Amino acid sequence: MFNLKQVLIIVLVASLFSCKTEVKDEKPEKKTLTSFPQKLPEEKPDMELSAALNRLYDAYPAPKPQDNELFSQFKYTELKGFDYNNHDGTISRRDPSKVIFENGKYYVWYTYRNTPTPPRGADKCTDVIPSSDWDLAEIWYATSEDGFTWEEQGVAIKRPEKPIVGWRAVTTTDILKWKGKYYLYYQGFMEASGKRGDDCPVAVSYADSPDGPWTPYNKIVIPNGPEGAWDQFSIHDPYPLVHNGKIYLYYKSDFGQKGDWIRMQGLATADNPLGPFTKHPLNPVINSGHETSLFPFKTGIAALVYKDGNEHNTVQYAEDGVNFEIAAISELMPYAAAPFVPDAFTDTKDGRGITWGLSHFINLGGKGQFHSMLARFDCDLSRDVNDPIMKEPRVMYGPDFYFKQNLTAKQKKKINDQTEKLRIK
Ligand code: AAL
Repeated sequence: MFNLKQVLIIVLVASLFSCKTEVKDEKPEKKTLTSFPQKLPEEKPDMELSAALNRLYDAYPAPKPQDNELFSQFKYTELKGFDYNNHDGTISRRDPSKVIFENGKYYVWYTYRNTPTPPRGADKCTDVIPSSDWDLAEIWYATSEDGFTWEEQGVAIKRPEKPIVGWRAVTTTDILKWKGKYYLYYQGFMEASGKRGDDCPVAVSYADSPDGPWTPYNKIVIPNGPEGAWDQFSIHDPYPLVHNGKIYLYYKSDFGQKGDWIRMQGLATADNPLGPFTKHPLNPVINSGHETSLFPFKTGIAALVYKDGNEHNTVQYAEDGVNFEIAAISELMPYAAAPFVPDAFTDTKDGRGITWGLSHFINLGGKGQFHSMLARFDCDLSRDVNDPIMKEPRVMYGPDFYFKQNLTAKQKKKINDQTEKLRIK
């Protein structure tokens, strides 16, 4: 039988055990936060939050841009290797394709115009005088060992004979690699741009090597939309990726009226590069932007949205490649951004993101010398890189940059009139 001492020990141990289990089970008391904490919580705090704070945790991949994998600044480098005829407007290079790496070097395709005169508008254009910067253009390509110095290789896609799609101009191309073959999609103009609008469907050519020769399919693969539809007149910036075992080809359309074009982006999918392509019933899938620039990211698709619309200067993400939401807000985004996307065609479920690409600057040259040039952009929208410089949210512009955004004389007069009104009161 137990003696008193043993009984006391047993009781003591038992009580210790019971309060330990009591302590163990008891979750740390959730301190209800009365005010938003000094230290920014990584996770959404369990407290009533304003719309802005709910959005901070619901809409963005991380509450700080520095930790947001889809936020980046953009840095620019002038390219070596391209001559622009003293920028007199007769030579223009623009709307580059995605960059690919084959045969130990980088390849890029772009719209190339070399005309006796700069663009002269739809009313003054002829068979040799262009209406716009991309009218009478061909698709040329260049290669590079380092992505900074490029060697122009020459024409890839020529303008076909009239009336074949693209006889007036072949422009704004992008590359797809599918089952070991290469496909270039491009805008195929059958009238001078600017007549009614910038109207064209999309055509395609294919090759066994990025150096060609390219065989034109000579049929429209992405047709214009039906009467009254947003993409009735223009199918622009065809941009193929491989996703969910299919070709996901994003494109832009201009709609509305001249002088106030609305730009949005749509999606068409196919199991075969030569089609048929099925346009997504929810099109448009991106409500802003201009040229198309997208890349696989994690299990979904991310998009650079710039230039036009309420959501310009955003990076967006769609798990399903269809329903895009804003994931970051940035600035000085590259126009016609054509990134190097190593996993563009691998049907990845683990998109790694991008760090650089080519883009263009338009509206160059003096009066009546309109032309464009290619440039390089770098960024950190990659899950394999963490470049704090690129993750710094502020772009520091000097006063000159701001003062260059100056008021017109008409704006100044309106302001002075308003001041005058104050005096009269
Ligand atoms: C670009 C692109 C398309 C348009 C024109 C040339 O920014 O959207 O290619 O047709 O402008």
